[in-house]
Amino acid sequence: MANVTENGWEQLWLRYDKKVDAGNGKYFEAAPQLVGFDPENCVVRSALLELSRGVCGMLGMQMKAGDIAKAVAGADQASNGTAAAGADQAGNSATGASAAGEQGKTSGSQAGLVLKKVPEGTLTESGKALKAQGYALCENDGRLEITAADENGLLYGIFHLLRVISCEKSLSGSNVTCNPDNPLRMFNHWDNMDGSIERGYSGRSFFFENDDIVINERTKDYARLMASIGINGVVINNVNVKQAATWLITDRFFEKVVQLSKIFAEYGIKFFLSLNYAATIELGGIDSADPFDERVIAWWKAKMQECFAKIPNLGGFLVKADSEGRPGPFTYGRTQADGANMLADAVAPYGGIIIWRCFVYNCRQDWRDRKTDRARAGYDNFIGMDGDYRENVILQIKNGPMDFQIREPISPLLGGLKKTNQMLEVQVAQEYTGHQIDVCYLIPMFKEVLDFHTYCKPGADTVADVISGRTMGNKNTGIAAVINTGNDVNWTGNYLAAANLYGFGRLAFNTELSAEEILDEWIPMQFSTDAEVLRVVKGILLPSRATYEKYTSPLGIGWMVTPHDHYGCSVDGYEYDRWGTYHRADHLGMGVDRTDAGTGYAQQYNEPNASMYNSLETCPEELLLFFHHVPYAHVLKSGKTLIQHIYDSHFEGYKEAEAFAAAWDGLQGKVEERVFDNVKERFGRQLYNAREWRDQVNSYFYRKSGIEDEKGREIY
Ligand code: GCW
Repeated sequence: MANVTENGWEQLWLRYDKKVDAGNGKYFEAAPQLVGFDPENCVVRSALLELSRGVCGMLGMQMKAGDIAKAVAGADQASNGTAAAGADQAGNSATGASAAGEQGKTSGSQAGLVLKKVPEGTLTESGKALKAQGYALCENDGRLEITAADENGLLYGIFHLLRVISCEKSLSGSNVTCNPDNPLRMFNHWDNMDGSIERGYSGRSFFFENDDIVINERTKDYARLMASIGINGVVINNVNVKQAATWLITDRFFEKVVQLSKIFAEYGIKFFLSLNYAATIELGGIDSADPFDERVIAWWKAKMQECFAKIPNLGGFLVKADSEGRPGPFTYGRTQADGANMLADAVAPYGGIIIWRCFVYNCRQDWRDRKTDRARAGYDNFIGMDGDYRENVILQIKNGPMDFQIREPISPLLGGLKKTNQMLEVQVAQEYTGHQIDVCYLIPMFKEVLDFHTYCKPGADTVADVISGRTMGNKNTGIAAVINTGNDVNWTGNYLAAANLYGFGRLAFNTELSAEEILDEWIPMQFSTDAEVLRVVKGILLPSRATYEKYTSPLGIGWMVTPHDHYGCSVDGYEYDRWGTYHRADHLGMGVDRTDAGTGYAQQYNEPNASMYNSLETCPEELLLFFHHVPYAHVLKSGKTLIQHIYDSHFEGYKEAEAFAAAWDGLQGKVEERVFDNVKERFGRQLYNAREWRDQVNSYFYRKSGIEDEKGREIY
């Protein structure tokens, strides 16, 4: 399978190029048997076609639609002895599946592949109960069986099987049960209808252009990519809903919205839209968006009835309100819960959900006031209404209290809220982490977030516990990523940034996976099974987040980015702090006192986290400057002073980035030329960027502190 389709975009990890058989071909000589699944179901069809496409590309075996039809017919015959529809009758449909589709029975020990539907809760061969959207893959003596309780599970089981083949591993002896850890596993697109993407670094939107919706083969390939990593929800438009986007919930766009929603439905992906909270004003001609105004309530009820009637597969809406200029209930003296619940009541009759973002803060606050603290805002604005939200409201919470920095403490809302549905929001788009120019594999950061102990409930208190539903026993919960894709040929700008796209999906489905295990799948599937490629690419990606942190932002201080663009160094530049004071740097020291003697942010955590952060002695050193104002002469656990740590880490970070670039050069000829050239060119820019960060940060703090570098390096 050519990696770049004739249409001109990559297949990424679904490239299905020729692979070593590893004994897997034998499962596909006989036609697969479909038992219990309806072959006419659109997700089943997608699964069978994907199987056929993968086996054909990787093993060179023609599982033509007819074979699959035969399989389905065979299953019918096995189950009710009727003469099943001949393959040729059904062979020409999309999957060649017969019309019957009744409950079939697998015939004994026939070798080959069996795809079987079983009731949710069925105990699998590995002794686990099968959950919704989960699957089991089990191989005995040449008989490979995928069992699932629903069509999504079947689809994910097929993609699991194809991953094994793509990694040239043997399916023999397989015995796994994979239940998704998170009920909702979503991509959030900050795509604008003019075709631009807010914080997009991979070209333009492939959903929108010229204030209209774009639908083509690429849309379907995107749905395949999402389903292949277990994503089951997508929000197609920017949370900053402006101009034409407000009209996505009107006849002006319904026809294409429905087409788009159906494509995602074929891959088991629920469709969501970001909505404009002030739509009653812009669309309804009402002079209010007050959630208590009867006219507003009636308008949304009617609008949601229309949307759910017209858009099949509609899951609900994502809302950014009262934030960075967006309208919201605060405008009318109402609470965030008032706003969310009004919309929730409007979508409840259709099983809809409202995902309400907690990114609510005053971007015009005066940072010079030592007591005001943007980090406090999320918690202060939402904790008081814990338990006041409807069951079909989910609060979507960024991993940190600020804004997707290379390192932040975990939001105290996660696990702070005890009676409210919560979702985690992370950013795969590299807004503050290198714009997909600099390599920065984010999965290690996401693992830190998921493994963080919130102390909300003994034995089930990690962020992973909370968003999986294990802590509260709720089902409206999960994880979302602001995603990094665009219409670049390679979807993610830098080929290596696809590791974050793939890794987020795999981690959302299985939070136990390690950052390395994910790469052990992704590298062979996207690049090559060559051991040297695996070693070098892992050697670059695994440490790359720490490296990016070293040459940009010491000990959790964050920011120092160019205003508005957020790429490149500007120590005092962050646009919402016009005075360059958020780092509180002066001639004696730096960092923000967020203890109870300062802004009091540390007290927002459950104990013992609050006391841990509050104390200079126990505060984790990687967050020292986030929680404390520290003298430059402060001696760290490493024995270095703070200022020397800043100098050393910035020189180290740059050297590490240089080493990545040199390692990549060694792969010339081992990866496709366009891949090699793309990544090499970006390493060139990354090194320039890293050098700028190193020299600007070191010079700034040398001049601020007047303290010489112990190693006498050139710092001006
Ligand atoms: O990260 C910041 C970005 C904005 C973004 C906002 C948000 C979509 O700078 O571009 O707006 O947060 O998360 O809503």
